[in-house]
Amino acid sequence: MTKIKTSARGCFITVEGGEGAGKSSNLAFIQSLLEAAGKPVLFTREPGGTPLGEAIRELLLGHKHTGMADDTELLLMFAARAEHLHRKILPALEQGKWVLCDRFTDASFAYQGAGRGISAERIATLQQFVQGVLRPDLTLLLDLPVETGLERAGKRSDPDRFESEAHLFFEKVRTGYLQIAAREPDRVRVIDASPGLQVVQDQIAEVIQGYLDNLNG
Ligand code: Z5A
Repeated sequence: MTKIKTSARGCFITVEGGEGAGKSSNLAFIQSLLEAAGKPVLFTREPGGTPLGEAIRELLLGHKHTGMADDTELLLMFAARAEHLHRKILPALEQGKWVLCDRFTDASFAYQGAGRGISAERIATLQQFVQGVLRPDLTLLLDLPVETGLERAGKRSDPDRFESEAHLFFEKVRTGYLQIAAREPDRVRVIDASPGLQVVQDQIAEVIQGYLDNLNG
């Protein structure tokens, strides 16, 4: 089991959201807010973040294995996560770095759980196995109506295996994310991602500032 939380460890911040929610558009902004506050930031992503994890990402997102079993998809997510934790996230946190991660285990509960229908209990078993007690300290959930997200994402070419899913799948994913946020309001802060970028970033800045103030206070 994974060992964690020493007092000197850095904070673990994750960013989540459905299709076209604007994670990529806002991650550099979040990093700049943290760095402006003097925090050494390591940016990374899931699935991926390590050479092996990126290879697993290709298997998961590419179209070569369309139709893979839901359990296979879940186990590959957690295999990539185990590698990511041991090779990158945990060492960085232990060195006092702040880890900013584009998606983490909430995505498994939202996509493989709510989206594909795998029970939360089974996912929680893997979460415990792979992560032990480690959970993100703060999660920003960029939320917007599925229609809006798909319209934004649709402007890009070549949808990946997840982006090729039907509308109903993304409705379930959105509901799954919002249920997590409702259960854990202190950790998961919902950002309304539907307005223009400036308004979205104003909300993000307020949450990050509040988090930093709380740590210092
Ligand atoms: N997945 C999973 O199933 N289980 C797991 O455990 C994990 C992941 C960890 C890869 O994720 C897939 O893996 C993902 C879930 C699954 N599948 N999906 N879908 P990813 O994060 O790499 O892929 P993504 O969700 O497609 O993220 P993305 O491609 O980076 O999109 P985004 O970051 O959310 O959006 P964006 O690229 O920043 O913005 C989309 C467009 O909207 C773009 O043209 C922007 O300029 C525009 N945009 C952004 N914000 C705005 C605002 N505010 N107004 C107007 N236009 C905007």
